[in-house]
Order: sequence, then C-alpha cells, then structure tokens
Amino acid sequence: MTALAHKSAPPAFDVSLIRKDFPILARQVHGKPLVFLDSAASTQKPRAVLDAMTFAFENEYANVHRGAYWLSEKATINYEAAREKVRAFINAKSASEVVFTKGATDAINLVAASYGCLALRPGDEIVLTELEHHSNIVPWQLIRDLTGAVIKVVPINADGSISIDAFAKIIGPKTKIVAVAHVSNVLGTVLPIEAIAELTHKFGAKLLVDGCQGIVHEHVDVQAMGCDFYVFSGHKLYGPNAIGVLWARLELLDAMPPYQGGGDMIATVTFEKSTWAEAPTKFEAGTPPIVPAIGLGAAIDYLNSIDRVAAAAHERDVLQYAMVELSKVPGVKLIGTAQNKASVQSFTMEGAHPHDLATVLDRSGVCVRAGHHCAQPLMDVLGVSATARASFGIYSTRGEVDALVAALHKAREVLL
Ligand code: C6P
Repeated sequence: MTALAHKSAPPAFDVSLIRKDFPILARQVHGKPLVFLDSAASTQKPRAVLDAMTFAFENEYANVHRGAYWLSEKATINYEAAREKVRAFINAKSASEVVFTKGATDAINLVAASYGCLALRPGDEIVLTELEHHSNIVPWQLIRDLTGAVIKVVPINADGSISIDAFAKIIGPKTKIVAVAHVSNVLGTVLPIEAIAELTHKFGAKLLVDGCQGIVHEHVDVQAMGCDFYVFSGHKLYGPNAIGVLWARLELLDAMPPYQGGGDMIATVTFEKSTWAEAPTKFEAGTPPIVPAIGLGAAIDYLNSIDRVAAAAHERDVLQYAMVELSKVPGVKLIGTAQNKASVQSFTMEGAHPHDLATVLDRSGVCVRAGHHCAQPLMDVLGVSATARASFGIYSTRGEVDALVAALHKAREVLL
C-alpha cells in the first residue's frame, strides 16, 4: 500500500459529497435505497465520466489514426490524451508503454500469447498463486499446452495471506514468468509485489501483475513496483467497460510479436509479408475502443480531483467496520482475514447457500456477489463451492454495512 499508506491521521473525507457525483446511487431497487456492495465486480460511474463520453460522441467522434480531416484528428488527439493520462497515473516512463485493450482479461491473454510464445520452451515454469482469478490462470494454461511449459502454484495461508517464503520455495532457475494478482478479488489479500518482483528477477524471469483489484484502492507506480507487466480494467476504476490497459516496459513490447493482426497495427502489407507498427499500435489491431478510452481518461481525472489518500483511509474504515459487524451475525464466517487487505470481504452463512443469500439480500436493495467469483481453484483450496462477497468503493458507507447486516438478519429468518 505504498504511497497511500500514510502514517499521519487521514484528512477529512466527505463521502456524502462523493456519493453525489454518482447518479445511480440515488436510485431505489425494489422500493428500497440502493446499497451497492459489488464494486469489485464493477464500480459505478461518476457524472464526469458519463458527461465526457456523451460529449465525445456528440461533438468529437470519428475513427482515430485514419482521417485527414479535423474531426478525426481531434478524436485521435483525445484518444492519445487518454493514453497520456494513464501513463501519468501509473508513472510509466513513456505513453508508448501503455497499450489499450478490451480489459484485463484481454491484456493477460495478450501477454500470455505474445510474450509466452517468445519466452517459453518445454519444461520452463510459469508460477501462479492459489488465489488467482480465472483470467490469470486459463491464458497461461493455453500457452502451457502450446509450448510444453509447466504451471507451478504458490499456496496461500489459512487467513488468505501469502508469505514471500512460499514464493521462494517455488520460484527458481526454471521459472520464466510469474503472474500474480495485486489484490485478490475473493479474499482482499494484498500481495507483496515488490518482494515478489525481486525474487522473480533474481532468476531472470518476468513478473506480470493483475492489477484489476489493486489500482482501484491504492496509488500504483509501475516503476517503483518493479514488475514487468501491469494490467487492469477501466470498469473497475470508475470508468467504462470495454477498455483495459496493458503496461509493459518498452523493450519487452518491442521484442514481443503482435497478438492480433488487422488495421492500424502494421507498417506495410503485401501478400508475401507484413511489417509492424511501433508499440503500442502494434498491439492495437482494428478500430480501438475510442470513447471508452476517453471515458477512462475522465475517470482518472476524477480520481486525481479527489484526495485519494483520504479515500483509501475511508475504504479501510468501511472494511474494518464490515469485518467487525459481519462477525457478530450468527452463523456468518469471514473468508479472507489477512492483515494486509483491501476492500473486499467474502463470507458464508451456515445453512444458507450464498446464491440464496444474495437473492434475499437483493429484496432489501442490497447488491452482493455470490458464487465462485471466477476463482474455482481458490474455492477448492478453501473447501467451499461458493461464498457471498461484499466489496466497497470510495462511495461506500458504514450505513450501507448496517443495511447489509440488517438484511442478513432478515435472511436468517427467511432461509434458516
Ligand atoms: N473480477 C469480480 O467480480 P475483466 O473481466 O477482464 O474486466 O477482469 C477480469 C479480472 C481479472 N483479475 C481479477 C483479480 C479480477 O477481479 C477480475 C474481474 C470480477 O471479481 C468479475 S469476475
């Protein structure tokens, strides 16, 4: 939790003002105020993002990198300005290191297919952890099956934490790629990325960090972090869906072959042979997600306009409160209690299936996710088929936790 882990008292954070920026939070569901506790799946969008996207479509929309006319040039400038905003937000050295993708899943598939194909030979090892999302497992299985590489898995501790010693037992001379979540979408565990990067590089391997659940809660500096690839999705960062980011050091992008072929990603094409554009265009085949990228840029502007240190402290407060209050509900068991965790709390209730629980909570206007959370191998490790999960964003409140707890008491009456 680097730059956001301030020791001094957090500045005042007025969550009621923040909530006014998110139009959907004012609505009712089933006649009850919306209590949106599923931000880990996708966050709600501030007015600034909605307005920026509407403005782009209404006033400055055309295809990018193609037109010799003013409107296309303006759209191109806006699209590339969004790339620069991402660069500054994650402190990348150059905007050329920022590749726009459809999302984090698309970005991991890109790295697995392109870098994996370049780096992996039979017997080489890809290191994952037990808490990975399917998006950071299946792409590696696909490239494993093509190359003859082997997947090794780092185990978690009972509380959902992972010790660096566990990594040290698995990463070794055969390791070529280590791919880990920044923050677990099920357990909330924050992984020790800097230490993992050091260990990975000791053996000359490369580190991919799945930042989907990390960048939303803390300041990310890809250079300080020491990873080689960092990926995330716009829709979890208060931006639109259909846009994601792959950051990689330029020398890696330069060495990697294209992932997909099509318009824009080429320098020259003949029927005999094609040559490639420079990165990042080499990895952006076809018409890119123009307005979603502009929306992501607006989300970054929005986040830069608020006190993110205070927002992170507020989210931690809501999480701590939720952990205490949920534990008081009879039959509720918290899943994921690592010391260093972000705003995600999974739980089960004895005698109630998480899906039934989520359906009953919904009648009280409370949205939580239930299921395996696209982490079936983790469910197997935990010995459960599913959990319920409450997850928090900058707009979440203690009052919403109270509403969840009240709805859980009602659910006990209905289900048990
Ligand atoms: N997790 C959740 O409810 P996409 O779908 O590409 O935007 O993100 C995939 C992904 C990858 N890694 C992690 C750690 C994630 O949490 C997610 C998305 C959502 O937990 C939807 S399954």
